[in-house]
Amino acid sequence: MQASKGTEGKRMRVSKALTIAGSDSGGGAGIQADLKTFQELGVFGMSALTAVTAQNTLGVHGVYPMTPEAVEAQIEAIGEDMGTDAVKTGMLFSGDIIRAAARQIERYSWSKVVVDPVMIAKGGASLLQEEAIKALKESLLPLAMVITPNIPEAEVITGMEIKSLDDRKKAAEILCQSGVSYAVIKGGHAGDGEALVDLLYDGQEFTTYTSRRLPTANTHGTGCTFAAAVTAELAKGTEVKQAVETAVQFVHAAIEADMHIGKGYGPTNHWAYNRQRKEMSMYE
Ligand code: PXL
Repeated sequence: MQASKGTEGKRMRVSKALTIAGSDSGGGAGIQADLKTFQELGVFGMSALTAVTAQNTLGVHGVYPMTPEAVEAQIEAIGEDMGTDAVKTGMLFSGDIIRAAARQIERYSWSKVVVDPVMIAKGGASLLQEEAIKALKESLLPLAMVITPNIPEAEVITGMEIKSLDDRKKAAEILCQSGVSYAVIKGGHAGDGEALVDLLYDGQEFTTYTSRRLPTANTHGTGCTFAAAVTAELAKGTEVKQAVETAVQFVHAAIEADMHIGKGYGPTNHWAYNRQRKEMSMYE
């Protein structure tokens, strides 16, 4: 029996995405979340590690950064051989690592670049040194297609206080003036009550995505997962507005089907989006 009948001689069409980020030993955030998300959205995932965290759902117990040379060498290995359709950056830790990543992104002219400006873990551990904010703004943001801060991260980058949706719109405008093409300011940290509103600005118009706020503490890694879903969709050729819509739905499903793993802030369920869609397809 021939298992491959029908596909013989045909080459599978594959979209690729690279994550430049830290490792979360607990598996819920960082490159683990990114690679799981890429896989679920049908994209071949690759990674360049910036740091290893010793971490579980209770918190970050240690941070072990890579050298900037090691980060550059990993990206170069991918750039020289496989290439990528889209890139995501997550935890970058230091100004030197940011500049190293930016140099390589520029060298290979990668344009679909999603920057998730990770700063602080849920328990309060710092994942980005203070001196690195300047490097982020000067070296990385001009190369970014999409930036996906939460409200506290948007406040640090723009230097303005964000209390309302109007403030968020103003912050998104500032972000787009800094060289980014699209700014998504996520609503998870807003006190909006029942509704959760994510905001996209493309330099001209605003789009809002409203979902139901879910009552759970198991939201570890939602930021990484969101940006990874945007990256995967961009890698496949999806337009930004639709990529953000898919990311909103992917994260909502992942939180809704939380697995209660660990004793603290648990990870989300990266299978949930596809499982939900499969189930829905069985109904008329
Ligand atoms: O969610 C931000 C984040 C990113 N990257 C790594 C992390 C975390 C949060 O804990 O551990 C490696």
